[in-house]
Amino acid sequence: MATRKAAAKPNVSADELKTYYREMLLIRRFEEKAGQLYGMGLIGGFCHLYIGQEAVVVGLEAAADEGDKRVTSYRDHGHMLACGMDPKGVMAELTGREGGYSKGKGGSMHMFSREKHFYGGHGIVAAQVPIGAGLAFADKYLGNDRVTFTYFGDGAANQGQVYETYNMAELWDLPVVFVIENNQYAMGTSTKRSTKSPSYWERGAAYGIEGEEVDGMDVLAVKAAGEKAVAHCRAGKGPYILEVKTYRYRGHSMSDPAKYRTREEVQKMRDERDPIESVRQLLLTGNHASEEDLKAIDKEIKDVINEAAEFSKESPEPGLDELWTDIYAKDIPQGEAVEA
Ligand SMILES: Cc1ncc(C[n+]2csc(CCOP(=O)(O)OP(=O)(O)O)c2C)c(N)n1
Ligand SMILES: [Mg+2]
Repeated sequence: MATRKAAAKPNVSADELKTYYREMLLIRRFEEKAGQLYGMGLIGGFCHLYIGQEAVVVGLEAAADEGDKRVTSYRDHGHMLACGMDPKGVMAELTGREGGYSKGKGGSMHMFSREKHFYGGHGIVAAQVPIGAGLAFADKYLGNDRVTFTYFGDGAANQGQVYETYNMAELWDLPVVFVIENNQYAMGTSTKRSTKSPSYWERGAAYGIEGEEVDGMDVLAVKAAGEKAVAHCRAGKGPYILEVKTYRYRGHSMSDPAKYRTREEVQKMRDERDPIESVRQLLLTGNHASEEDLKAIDKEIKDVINEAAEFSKESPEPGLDELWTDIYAKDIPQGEAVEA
């Protein structure tokens, strides 16, 4: 039933390593810029940064194929960028502008892209978990071989609806990868204070779901585990659970007093486990890239982010008439199978 050890690291080419480096750096620099714009008052409301967790989405997207779906919580900017959504559209949504993915009406937690099969962005803890199973149900019903990645946190993992979903997903062999992003905290509550279970993935055994724990600071380990999970789902064997051990460097949201952990704890993670730095070291020590090559990548990313920030300031605020649009769904399919 349950498998304990994460898959061995795969061989990886220099080009692949550079791609992961670039993709993780894009998320980090985007989030740093979002933090700055928030500080300047250009972003309002809730804003949850993903800094430190980049290897999770980049590794899993490397295991995904065209047409696979993803759904996540409010800590969602990294997921959007990793699946190829435009940084300009994401940043402009954060600043509440017309050029944003929800025309400036959704903000940080409420963005979607049908084109990239990204189904949000959900502010209610664990609400996306049954939605993820529903997306997978649709694919099973349509008879295609797509897989849905359903991301949620360690805090969400204690919610009842997760286990109702597990039961149905296994019963119906739904092609869904449940990704528990265990970053050790749910707001200010450490996992040690919220559960006595030694691990979250093992809870799947109660429903007959296989899974494993993965080092979420290692993009190659995440990719390898993701490939295994995806192969399981595509083979029609039902859901799979990945508990990805990760860490967020910033506060829960922009208004976090951070009294629940020490600065030293955060610094130690940054110094010893940083997912971007470790790929950087692999590139340098393996002679796959020189310091100059990496500087050029850094510059390229910086330009993309600056351009996104400029766009997010220049794009106008939505007009008042937008108050009355996008409220009700149009063209609801009536009883026939449609391509989702
Ligand atoms: C149903 C519900 N309860 C409480 C909250 C308030 N809340 C927002 S985030 C959060 C913590 C969730 O932590 P976790 O699932 O570990 O995700 P992380 O923030 O670490 O990514 C809580 C309690 C909420 N949004 N929804
Ligand atoms: Mg958490």
